[in-house]
Amino acid sequence: MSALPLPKRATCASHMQRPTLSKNTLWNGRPQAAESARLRCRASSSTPSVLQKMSRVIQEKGRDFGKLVSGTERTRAKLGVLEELFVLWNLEDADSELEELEDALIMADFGPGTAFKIVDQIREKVDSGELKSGEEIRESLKKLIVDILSGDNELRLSSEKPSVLLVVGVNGGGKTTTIGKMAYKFANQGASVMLAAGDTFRAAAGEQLDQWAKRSNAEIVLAEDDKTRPDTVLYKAVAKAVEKDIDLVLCDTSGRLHTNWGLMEELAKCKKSIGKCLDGAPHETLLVLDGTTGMNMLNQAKEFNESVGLSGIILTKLDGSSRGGAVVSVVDELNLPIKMVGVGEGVEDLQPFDPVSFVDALFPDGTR
Ligand SMILES: Nc1nc2c(ncn2[C@@H]2O[C@H](COP(=O)(O)OP(=O)(O)OP(=O)(O)O)[C@@H](O)[C@H]2O)c(=O)[nH]1
Ligand SMILES: [Mg+2]
Repeated sequence: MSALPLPKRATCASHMQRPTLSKNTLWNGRPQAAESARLRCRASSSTPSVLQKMSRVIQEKGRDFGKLVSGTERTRAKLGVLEELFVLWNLEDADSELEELEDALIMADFGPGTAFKIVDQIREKVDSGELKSGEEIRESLKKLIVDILSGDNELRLSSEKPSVLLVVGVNGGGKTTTIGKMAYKFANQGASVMLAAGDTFRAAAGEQLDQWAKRSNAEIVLAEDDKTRPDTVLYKAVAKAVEKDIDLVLCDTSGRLHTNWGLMEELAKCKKSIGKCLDGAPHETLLVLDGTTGMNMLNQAKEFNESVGLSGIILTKLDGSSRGGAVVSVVDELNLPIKMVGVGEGVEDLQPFDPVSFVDALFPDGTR
């Protein structure tokens, strides 16, 4: 790694101002939230970069409620039992009604911890007389879930070029496809994009990313041979992006089982190598979660967060029969915001995450 030249702008003044976070600070959810708030602050106090303007455009564009509705069908079917419970809500028998509510949430993959927390808050409001009818309880439930899911849902981009996003996750979750879609979206808005083929494990991975690069006219850095290490590829890509004044670097990585300690160590090295090349990078470390996975999502997120420190989640395959309830417990337990959702295999099938639309898709008004 030391043989690679340090890019000229890696130590520019604005990057130097960023405090170096200790391992513990970075990996703990709350200080990270404070850090992101500080970044938002910094972004608003300086002239917004082309990327920040674009990220706003991307946030505003392309919400497709229909796909969210079809993708969350499985969870909605499980939550369907609640509609009857709400219609027939009997205040006299609130304890057993609330138990039924808790069971239904657990069945819909919310996880016992999150289900218990939500129902406990509703119980308090029922006991105090604030909530009386099933309709009020339904609305309160929706609001509590929206509150859990609402956080720093926008992509955190640097006001200095380049912004670097590292994408991680288990095999087949949709990392490469999501990177391809992101490259397309940003390039379409006029940003220059560099793809880093950090999946040096799977033979065809570089080729797959190269195809996405061609679709969006993005540059790409590939491994030179089959001995090239992923951290070297990522370092080179960031260095080249700095040298060529590129707006955005999207770093792909190999899929890995969260239980494989050696591979998780390798991922930590990848992240470190990006930071060595450019102070403050990566600006986002995003975990791709396959929406059809169910409660195993939580274990994956815990392990990846512990090994590399995550800043957010991209939830994919929300067009299939996803088990969207599970992601609520991931957000709740790890304090990680969902930044984007994948709603198909096409180049346009990436949407910003909107908690209200997501919860409306789980509890559509028409079913009452
Ligand atoms: N339906 C649907 N399919 C998706 C979505 N995102 C990705 N896929 C598909 O999921 C499969 C795996 O996607 P990849 O992008 O190769 O996943 P990956 O995480 O890079 O996989 P590895 O590199 O092997 O770890 C492909 O067939 C994609 O087309 C999505 O949002 N919806
Ligand atoms: Mg891949």
